[in-house]
Amino acid sequence: MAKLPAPVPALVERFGPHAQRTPPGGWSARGAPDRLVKTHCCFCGQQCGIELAVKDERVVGFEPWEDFPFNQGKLCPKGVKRYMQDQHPDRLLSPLERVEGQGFRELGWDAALARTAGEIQRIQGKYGRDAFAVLTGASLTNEKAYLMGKFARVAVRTANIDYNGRLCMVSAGAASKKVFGVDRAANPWSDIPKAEAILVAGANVAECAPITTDYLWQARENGAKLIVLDPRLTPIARTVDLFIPVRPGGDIGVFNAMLHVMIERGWIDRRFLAEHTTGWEEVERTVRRYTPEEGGRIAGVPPSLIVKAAEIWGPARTSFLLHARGIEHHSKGVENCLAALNLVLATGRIGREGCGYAMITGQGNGQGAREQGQKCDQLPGARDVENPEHRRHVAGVWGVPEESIPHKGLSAVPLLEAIHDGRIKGLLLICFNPMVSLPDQRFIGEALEKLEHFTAIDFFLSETARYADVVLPGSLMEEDEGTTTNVEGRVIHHQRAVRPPAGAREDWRIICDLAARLGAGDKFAYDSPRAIFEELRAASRGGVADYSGITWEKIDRLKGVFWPCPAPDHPGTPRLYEGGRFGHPDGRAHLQPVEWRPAAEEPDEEYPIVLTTGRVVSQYLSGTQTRRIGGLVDQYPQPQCELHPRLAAKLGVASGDYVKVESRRGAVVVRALVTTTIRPDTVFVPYHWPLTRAANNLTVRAIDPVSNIPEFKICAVRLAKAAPPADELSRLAPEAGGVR
Ligand SMILES: Nc1nc2c(c(=O)[nH]1)N[C@H]1C(S)=C(S)[C@@H](COP(=O)(O)OP(=O)(O)OC[C@H]3O[C@@H](n4cnc5c(=O)[nH]c(N)nc54)[C@H](O)[C@@H]3O)O[C@H]1N2
Ligand SMILES: Nc1nc2c(c(=O)[nH]1)N[C@H]1C(S)=C(S)[C@@H](COP(=O)(O)OP(=O)(O)OC[C@H]3O[C@@H](n4cnc5c(=O)[nH]c(N)nc54)[C@H](O)[C@@H]3O)O[C@H]1N2
Ligand code: SF4
Ligand SMILES: [Mo]
Repeated sequence: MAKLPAPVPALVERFGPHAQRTPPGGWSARGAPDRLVKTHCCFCGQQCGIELAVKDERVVGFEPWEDFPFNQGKLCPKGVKRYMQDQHPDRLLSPLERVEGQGFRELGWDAALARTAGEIQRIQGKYGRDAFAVLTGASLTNEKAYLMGKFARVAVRTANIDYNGRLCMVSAGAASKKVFGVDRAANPWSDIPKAEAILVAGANVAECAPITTDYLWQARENGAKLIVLDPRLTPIARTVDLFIPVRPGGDIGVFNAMLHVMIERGWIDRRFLAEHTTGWEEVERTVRRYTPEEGGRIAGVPPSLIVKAAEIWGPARTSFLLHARGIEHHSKGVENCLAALNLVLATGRIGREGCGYAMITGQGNGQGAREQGQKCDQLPGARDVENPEHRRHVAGVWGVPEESIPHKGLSAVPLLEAIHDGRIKGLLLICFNPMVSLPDQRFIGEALEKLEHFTAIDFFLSETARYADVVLPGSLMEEDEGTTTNVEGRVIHHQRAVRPPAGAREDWRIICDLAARLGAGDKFAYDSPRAIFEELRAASRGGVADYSGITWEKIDRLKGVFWPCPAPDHPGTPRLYEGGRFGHPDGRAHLQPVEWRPAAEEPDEEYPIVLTTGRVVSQYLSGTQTRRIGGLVDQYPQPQCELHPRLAAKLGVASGDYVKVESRRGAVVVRALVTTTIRPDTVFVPYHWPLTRAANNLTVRAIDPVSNIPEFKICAVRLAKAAPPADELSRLAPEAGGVR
């Protein structure tokens, strides 16, 4: 038998002499790896440090990277299994072309790129420049996000570029920009354990930001009081001091009424408000009406819980407010975030050690990819595409006339609507899987079928890529080099571990090649991602998200650099707003009064239950990657509908039975999970699955008017007990090669 590698001391200290780092079928079977590459997880915004084990130019396993400060070696179930996607038999290893009625056939790179470039030119020639759209993603590195924004504006010259972060954090971003003038977590995570009071609103921390759990637990060890606001008793909520089971969409009731109580009890820092903010008087006037009774009515919770929350939050000396998609995925997503921010500013507890605020970013580069100019209204450095000064700066870096940069285009949902109604005829899509992730799937499918040309770049044939005319095989994170910006605003360096498999190419090379075929080769003559980063630095110089003082060497030396970092000798900025100086020209934070309003589709007699959607720990986003990793599938093989025992009893449903969940848009049949951890008036279905199991068959195509985020967290449904769906029966039948 091959000899096992010796246990590593740090692990032995923690787990005893039996600690082994041998992955399943790992070193002992294959022999020790050739090298370990210090890099980061490809999945969520925590961007944990990890060492990938490479043998024979393949990623075969991992080791914890113990001295990376954010996660200190800790990883979640997805991080430890991510390496299994590298050699997955489904990896795309050749460009594909769809032949009507026959499916896909392989074609050469040259033909595939020529066809895509030719179709872009044909469609733009016939229908105008904006008739060709580009959709991108926030799992892309900063370099690729920057490249995509430039590619759309300089090579394709379309206004219509947007990205999947539009489905994600844009509500929080828009609120932060309004209030602070800056869109980034205000603090490094090291401030969390120093807070006396912590409020977590609409974030399933343990499953979706797993490493953050550790920071909350450290705070608790230090005596902090924790409050969680969620319609579900999530794992983290089980250990906190106060859990408020808010009705979906009711958060403004809680936030405003907490502020109401804090005003009554004198827990407002009026000096801070006078010296560092504007807008307080109107906020104070607005929340006068939001008594605990009124807040409780809106939120569907006892008023006493709101008073208790105010009693924890109000008098604390230090505090930290965290939120995620639970309050952001709403047609009032921006207002929800603004109301949360009022609680932070009213106490003046920001910009100091242990005092802060953060939206928990979601996608791997959820933070950075929203700053480099792939949003329809934005240029690099988080600049505004309609601001003449901003346009001039970026035009200068790109070496193009300012007038040639298109103005604001359509955001993701309206862009799909424009495809559906025929205004947009062609699409290039990278790193986005709308056939799982956008609301109202029937509509999205109809839209994609109407495209005259559609090219998709992915490493797997995603549900969306199946609609494409041309599919180009791109690269995984570990097959390329670049930077991302983690949940804290820390810019970090992803090292290349291996090369893309034969037949696939690095995403950036594909884009640069297409640009050249569109006649813009001189503007895309990069020899490496590092060259793209150097240009990104210049383009971001002087912007809000200023990366100009960051180099890859500096990142490696400091284990990450927080933006803004405006000069080579600048150390970076872990904590924003120190000394009460905010990002607006007047240096003040601008508070915004917020009134509660109902969701786009509230329950009624016909559809009496609220459906809310989200995630589970072992699956990631549209599931293209994690539904292909055996161990993760075993952990949560298919979507389940969480429902309360009282609702289950009414329906005559037990755990494991099938239920039909139906909205005005569509229906799914999934297994029931009867549990007391959810409100009786609400059900929850995770959204990581496609087709007949897609939660987004049910969701509503309503968006927030400011951020344009979809209302994933509320729609009206009805439920009934159902027979197992036909495809489920065939999947289970052994003669059909059923999975189990
Ligand atoms: N395992 C895993 N981790 C992930 C991801 C993943 O797919 N899988 N995705 C990453 C990404 S891109 C993102 S955006 C983040 C998302 O991270 P989270 O936002 O934490 O996750 P969600 O499950 O979308 O929703 C969070 C919580 O909001 C609650 N909620 C629903 N409606 C409301 C409401 O009206 N008010 C309040 N207060 N709460 C409500 C839900 O019950 C849920 O527990 O996770 C990231 N991490
Ligand atoms: N009902 C409901 N729907 C939701 C949500 C919800 O809570 N409820 N959450 C929303 C949120 S927060 C998000 S972020 C979206 C996410 O939704 P999507 O962005 O559509 O999901 P992803 O799975 O990230 O899709 C990315 C695709 O790009 C590929 N990919 C990943 N990395 C790379 C790369 O580096 N290069 C290339 N070429 N391809 C890559 C993957 O294989 C995958 O097919 O879903 C949203 N949809
Ligand atoms: S999925 Fe997120 S929490 Fe899990 S290992 Fe990767 S970066 Fe860390
Ligand atoms: Mo997200």
